[in-house]
Amino acid sequence: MLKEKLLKVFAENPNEFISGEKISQQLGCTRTAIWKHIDELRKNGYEVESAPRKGYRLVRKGDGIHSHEIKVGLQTKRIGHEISYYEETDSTQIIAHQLAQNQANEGHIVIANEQTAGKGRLGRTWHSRQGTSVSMSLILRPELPPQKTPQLTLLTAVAVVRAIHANTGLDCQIKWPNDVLINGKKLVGILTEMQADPDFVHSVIIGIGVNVNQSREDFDPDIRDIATSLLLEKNEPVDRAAVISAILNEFELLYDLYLEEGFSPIKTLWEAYSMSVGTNIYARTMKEVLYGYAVGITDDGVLLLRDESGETHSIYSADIEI
Ligand code: BT5
Repeated sequence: MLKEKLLKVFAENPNEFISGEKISQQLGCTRTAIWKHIDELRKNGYEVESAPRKGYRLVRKGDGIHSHEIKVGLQTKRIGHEISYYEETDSTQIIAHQLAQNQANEGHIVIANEQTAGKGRLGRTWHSRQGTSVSMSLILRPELPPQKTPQLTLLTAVAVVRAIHANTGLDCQIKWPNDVLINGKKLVGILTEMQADPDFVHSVIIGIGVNVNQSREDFDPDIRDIATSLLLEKNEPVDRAAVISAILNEFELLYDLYLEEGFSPIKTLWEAYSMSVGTNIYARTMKEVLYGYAVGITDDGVLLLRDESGETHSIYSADIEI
């Protein structure tokens, strides 16, 4: 809590010296406590300059994604206020499922600095290298019938695109249903899972993996040509904690809109960022490969594809090639 407040003071006074006295007044703690926390920040990679009579100045942030580092940029009312952080875990989805079963609140997130068995869809693997990516799972408890939950994948993709633009100025596109791409390469993967009865959703777990500071060599050879990172696109390192808080901020805005007004406004935004409607695509489903014109998505988030014979197919799950 004190660390979070201290980081907020630094964030509000960029590049300025702040006296120990002023910080201790703002935080309501002793100067010794401040000194101790600054020492800890330094150990976590922060560069903090201290000068007699002037106080402390934050020169460079560390690249941590601990709770206090995420909360500095968080502007939400409920999403992301409870954070479970892991230095290393198999998959944040697995932890989030356990927490959801144990009554975790809506908005609770699980974050890992490294995942050793990150999950994609349909049993596929998601690579998330130590210290370079964002791996998080968000627990939601919407009052929705199970068939509506794919809408939340689309909502999340919109939130991520908007957050990345706000944070880095980069423009991404969405490939139905769950990929966020830049210049045709995959930057973000989204995995939506749920705990539900046939007609009642207990919880939805939304997993978001973002490639942030990977170099080309950091990617495994099998994905090197299809994956990209914010570092590669922007040519400079990007603050992972800021990316996380930006995603959570955008997510809450859109989620509240969705709960109030339904999917329609989200659908309009999704279509504006989508690269997979209004064009010819291949859709590889579990049983066949379809080719045709992607007409749009339905209100349930189902992709409509009109094949060359004029027949329209409803696609619930597929990999898309354009
Ligand atoms: C996804 O699956 O894209 C969903 C990925 C969700 C990952 C998050 S991280 C936090 C949370 N915890 C988890 O364990 N998972 C979630 P899918 O559409 O099936 O895509 C998987 C495919 O993307 C793989 O088969 C690779 O081809 C490719 N891929 C794997 N890692 C990648 C990466 N880091 N960047 C780009 N592409 C990747």
